[in-house]
Amino acid sequence: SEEDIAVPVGTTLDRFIMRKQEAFPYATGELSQLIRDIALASKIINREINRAGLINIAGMYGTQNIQGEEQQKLDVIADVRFIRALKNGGEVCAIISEEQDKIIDTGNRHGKYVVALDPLDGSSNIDVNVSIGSIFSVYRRVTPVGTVPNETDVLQSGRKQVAAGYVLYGSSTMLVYTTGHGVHGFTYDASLGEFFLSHTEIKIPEKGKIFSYNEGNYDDFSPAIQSYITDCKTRRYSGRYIGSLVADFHRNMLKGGIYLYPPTQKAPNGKLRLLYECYPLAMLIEQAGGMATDGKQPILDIVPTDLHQRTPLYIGSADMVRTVTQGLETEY
Ligand code: AHM
Ligand code: MG
Repeated sequence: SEEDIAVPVGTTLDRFIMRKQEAFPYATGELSQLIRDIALASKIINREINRAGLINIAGMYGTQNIQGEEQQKLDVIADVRFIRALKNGGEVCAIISEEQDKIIDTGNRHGKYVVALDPLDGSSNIDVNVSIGSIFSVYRRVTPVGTVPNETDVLQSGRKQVAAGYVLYGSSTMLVYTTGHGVHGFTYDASLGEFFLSHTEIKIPEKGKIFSYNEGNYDDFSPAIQSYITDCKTRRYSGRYIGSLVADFHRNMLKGGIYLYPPTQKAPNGKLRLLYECYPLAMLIEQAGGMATDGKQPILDIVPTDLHQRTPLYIGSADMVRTVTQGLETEY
C-alpha cells in the first residue's frame, strides 16, 4: 500500500508522486498528473506574489501591463492561473472557485476529476505582506465521462474527496497535501523551481496550547465558546491569529492548537466556505489525527446544498475540538 513506500526527506515532489504511484500498479496516473498541475499553478502564483510589492512602484512595472490592460488583483490572477493549469492538464472536467459564482466547465469532457478551489485565501492580507494561501479539493466526477459536467459533480460529501491540500505563501512557500494516506509537506526552492519533501507523515499533537480566533467577534460568540476561550486563557495558552486561514491552520497543525470561526452576528452560519475552505482542511486534519466540526457534526459529514455555502468551523487538535464540541452540546 502507499504507506509502505518510504520516501526520504529531500525527494522532489515529482519523484515522490512517482514513487507513491508505484504502490498502485493499476492507477492510471491521472490524479498524479492533477497534483502536478496544481503544483505548477502554485509556482506561477508564487512568482506573481513575490513581485506584487513592486507592481505599484512607478517605473518598475506600472499599473498597466504591456497589452495596456490594468494590472489585475492578485486573487484574480491566481484564479486565472489555476484554471488555466487545470484546463491544460486535461484531467479536470469542472471547477468551482471562490472567485466565481457558477461552476466552471473546463471543456475537458474526458476529465475524470473535479476541483474545488480557493485560489488565494486571506485577501485582506495581500496588500500588507502577510502570509496567504491557496486551498484545493479533488473529487471523482459523478456524471459519466464524456458528458457535460454539472453541479452534482461538485456538490459531493467531504468524505468523497480523493485529495485535498493547500499552498502556503509564507516565509517559505509550502505545498501540503493528502490523497487519504497521510499528510505530506513540501518546501519550495525558488532557485531550482522545485518542491522538496520536507515534512513526512504530518501528525497534529493530540493536545495543543494555541487558540486562534478573531477576538473582535468575542461578544457574538455563544456562552459555550466564550467559556472555552476563558478556559484557554486561564491555562495561559497562546492566542495566535494571523487572519489567514491557511497560515493559522498550518501553524496549529504543526504545533498543536485549535482554530475557531463560530457564528457571528454578521455571519450567522460562520464566515468560511464549506467546499473549498472547510472540506479540504477537514480532510487534512483528520489525516493528521486531528478533528474538524461545525459544533454539531464532523465537517466532512455535512451534506452540501450550495456551491458557496458557509459553515462554522472548529478545527485542530482532537482533544481541544472535542472539548469545544462537548461544551456546545450542552447548548443545543
Ligand atoms: P476570504 O476568503 O475573503 O479571504 O476570507 C477568508 C479569511 C480566512 O483566511 C481567515 O481565516 C478569515 O477570513 C478571517 O476572517 P476575519 O477577518 O473575520 O477574522
Ligand atoms: Mg477564502
